[in-house]
Amino acid sequence: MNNKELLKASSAILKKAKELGATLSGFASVADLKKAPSFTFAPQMPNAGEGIGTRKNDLGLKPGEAAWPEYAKTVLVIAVEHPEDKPEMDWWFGRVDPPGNRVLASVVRQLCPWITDTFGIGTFHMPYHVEKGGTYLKDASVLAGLGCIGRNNILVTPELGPRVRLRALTLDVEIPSTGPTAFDPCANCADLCRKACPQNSFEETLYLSEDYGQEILPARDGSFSRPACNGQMEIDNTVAREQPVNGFDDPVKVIKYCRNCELACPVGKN
Ligand code: B12
Ligand code: SF4
Ligand code: SF4
Repeated sequence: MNNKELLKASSAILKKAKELGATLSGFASVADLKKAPSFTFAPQMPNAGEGIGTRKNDLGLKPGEAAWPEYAKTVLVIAVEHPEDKPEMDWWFGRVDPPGNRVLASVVRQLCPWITDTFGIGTFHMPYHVEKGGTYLKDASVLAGLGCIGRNNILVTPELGPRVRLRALTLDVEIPSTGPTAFDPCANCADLCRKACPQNSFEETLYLSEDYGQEILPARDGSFSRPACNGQMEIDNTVAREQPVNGFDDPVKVIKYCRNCELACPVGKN
């Protein structure tokens, strides 16, 4: 495909993603992503590959290794809104994953064959879990111009703040990146996200640039404690109770994981 055809395909794909249910989407280069901070930090991170939601590592991938198909040149990142007034988008129902996650998976499942049929571009639906070959979705989103990593260590978008969930697919052609952007709402904020954390997960500096050989660290300044946050997830799991839920024959355990650091962020709340 020549440049003109690639740009035409790019805008048609973003339009189709929206039609299928994506709230935001954008392209990032696989070559750039392989050098992104999470990829260089993860191999050195204590507790990588442990904790809530981790799956069996049967591919033998080390932290920081993604199972990119060799032909993958571009990543398309999709974000779906998880608004505060629809908390159920984020809840687990027993072993059934959250409704918002199912929307994301459905968008990508439909988009992959559409891209191939329409433009002859090869696609690959990236798994969610990094230990199953997935990518670090926040870095991909920043490179694709969806927003920045806030002082809460998650993606903050201008439109919806951090209240989005992410998924990605790869394409076998080089589509120009749609990011990054200069957006940075944290400079003038009183750290509302950090103050809302029930586990004080941002209390101290755990990682220093000189020890890890990189300036960009978890929560920007190396203060995000994954074990502390994971501890809150364990509590959320323990306190969850079975209850009757529409669409389920029997009562089901409804797990509501902590979201304080995203719900406290004023960005995107009008
Ligand atoms: C693992 C994981 C967890 C686990 C960890 C336990 C375990 N199983 O290991 C824990 C419990 C910490 C967790 C918690 C949460 N998670 Co989580 N989690 C992930 C997962 C699967 C991988 C994250 C990872 O390993 N990152 C890599 C490590 C090395 O780094 P890191 O801590 O993220 O720090 C890096 C970034 O901050 C980056 N960075 C910082 N500044 C900058 C600047 C630039 C320019 C760039 C490019 C990068 C960058 O560099 C750092 C490394 O140096 C992702 C999904 C995915 N496939 O990406 C979701 C994901 C990050 N989680 C998500 C969410 C929402 C949460 C929670 C709010 C819980 C919830 N209710 O869902 C909390 C928030 C915690 C927080 N404040 O960070 C969302 C975030 C959405 C968003 N808006 O960004 C994701 C993307 C999943 C999704 N469904 O979309 N999570
Ligand atoms: S609450 Fe403030 S510091 Fe935290 S992510 Fe939002 S804008 Fe940034
Ligand atoms: S999800 Fe909850 S426990 Fe984890 S960092 Fe955010 S506010 Fe803290």
